[in-house]
Amino acid sequence: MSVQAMPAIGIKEQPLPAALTAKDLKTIDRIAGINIVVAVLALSIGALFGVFQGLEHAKVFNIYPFLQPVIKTYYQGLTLHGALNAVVWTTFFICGFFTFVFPRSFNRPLRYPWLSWVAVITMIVGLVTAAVPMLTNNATVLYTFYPPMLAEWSFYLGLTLLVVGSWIVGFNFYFTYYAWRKENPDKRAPFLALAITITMVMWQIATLGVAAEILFILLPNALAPVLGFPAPGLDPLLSRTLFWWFGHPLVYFWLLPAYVSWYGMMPAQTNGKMFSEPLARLVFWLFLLLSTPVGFHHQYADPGIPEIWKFIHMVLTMGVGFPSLITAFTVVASLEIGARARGGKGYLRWIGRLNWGDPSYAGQNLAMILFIFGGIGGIINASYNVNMAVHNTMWVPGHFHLTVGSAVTLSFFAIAYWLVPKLTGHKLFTKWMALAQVWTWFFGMLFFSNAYHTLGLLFSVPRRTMLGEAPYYDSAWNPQMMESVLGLVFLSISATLFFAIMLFTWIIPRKLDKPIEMPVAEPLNPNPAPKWLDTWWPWLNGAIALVIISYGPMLFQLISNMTTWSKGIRVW
Ligand code: HAS
Ligand code: CU
Repeated sequence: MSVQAMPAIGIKEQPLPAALTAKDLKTIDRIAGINIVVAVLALSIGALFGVFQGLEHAKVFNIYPFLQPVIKTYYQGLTLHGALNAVVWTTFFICGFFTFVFPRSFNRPLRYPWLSWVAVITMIVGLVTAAVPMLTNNATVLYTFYPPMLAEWSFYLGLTLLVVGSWIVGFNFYFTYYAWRKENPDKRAPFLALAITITMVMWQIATLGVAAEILFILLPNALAPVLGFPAPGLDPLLSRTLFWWFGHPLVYFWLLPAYVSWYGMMPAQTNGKMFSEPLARLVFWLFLLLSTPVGFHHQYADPGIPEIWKFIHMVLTMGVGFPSLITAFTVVASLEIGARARGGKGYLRWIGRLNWGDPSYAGQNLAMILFIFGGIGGIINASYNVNMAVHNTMWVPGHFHLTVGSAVTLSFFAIAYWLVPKLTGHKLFTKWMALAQVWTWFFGMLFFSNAYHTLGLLFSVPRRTMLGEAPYYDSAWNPQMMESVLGLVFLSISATLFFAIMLFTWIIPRKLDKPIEMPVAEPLNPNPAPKWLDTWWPWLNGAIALVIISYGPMLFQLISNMTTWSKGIRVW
């Protein structure tokens, strides 16, 4: 039936969806490519500092005296490590990956392509603005920048611009989503586009906390002396509370892009199908609902917050573990469908038939396996009383190297193994190197994290500390320290391989054997998901309500009793 004939039978005429043209794709891919380049460059420096730290901890080699003219202290190196890896590598990779996938999922151009340019430029200006004080040792405040430590004002301004840039990425998605929805009132939003939009909205709610901390507390204190005013002073507890409003959902801003791939793409890389598309949507909605109202699980040891609030946040944290448990079962089911389609048999033997020969698939599957341990560690951290045994110990870096350092980073490596060939039009350099890269990362993180978890649990070895110089360094730690160095050896090889693969894929123009298609997993059940899993208002309102309930009273109390006796200090 022709489109013209439709009104005659009472169906409202719909404008045809604006399909993506080659020109649109070129713009999108260029922006995505710039993001990925910045991400990889940041990681190359950030990862190097990781190796320096690990070697220092284990008393193998302290490089810092030799870096003196450039890098003044261990803590400056630690700040660079945390900020470049956890903030810059992740944020740029995510924005690049999402910019690539989102318009393709809707099969329509971004509503305002220029806005994506504004976004990436703002992010890069922010990065440079924050990098200068970090590199000149004027912002050695670690990636959590806890007050009363106070960095130079440009550090906070740079971070603000970086976050604002990432917001703009999200705004462009919302405008595009809205335009699509107006044209398609009754269709379900495609899973990938929906999951990406939910992630960006969650990020927007999350960053309100840190925006308030920076704009009302840190920037005024850092700027006042520069402008010739007395600094207004600050309240560390209030600042930390605003930080962790942001700090926990930040980890889901890293994780959910990996979930986007695990749910919506990875099954297609092993002939699988999405076991349950509705359940995948539910998982993302639950993350929107529950990611933010849990921040006090980072502040169990902080005085001044009544236990009842810590308890409430603990219960909600157990709630936000739930969508990851659903993920563990449903994504594995999606993969199993693929393995069986590839001839896999038996209760477990099918695992061997997964697409292990493809580094892009294998990397993500290995990331998932490490996340089992990272996730269990998270639940342990979240248990109020057990947290007391591990808080501020090496256990915590053990935990986050399995999560952001493995589940997320290893997934991003693996995604890059189809995305970068797609963006450059060049064949991956090479499949075997990439396979070696993902396996060495897997074993590296396994040894490294196992060692750090044990050091924290058995010996309460403190985190965020220049251990090699500590007078209390105990030779009983040696076995685990050596295990961590073994991990570092694997990780160093792996990181070097990754940069080599990225560089050579980019610069060596080996023609692709066949064009690369973005992997998109089909749902097993073709019926559309129920409408309530495609409806924003209950989830969004619920998320806002939960934030107000879980933070409102405590913030009200903290702000009414605010004491600004503390001055920003420079401890480095
Ligand atoms: Fe965490 C501290 C609790 C997840 C990152 N976390 C941190 C810090 C970071 C971080 C960076 O409650 C340090 C912050 C700082 O500097 O102080 N975390 C949790 C909980 C979860 C959790 C409950 N964390 C993450 C993720 C991160 C991350 C994800 C980064 C991406 N975390 C905490 C707490 C602290 C903390 C406390 C404070 C500690 C302290 O005292 O300071 C949950 O989201 C975890 C749920 C996950 C699961 C696992 C599901 C498994 C899946 C894989 C399945 C794979 C299979 C294999 C079955 C329940 C989905 C298939 C294989 C085949 C072969 C087919
Ligand atoms: Cu957390």
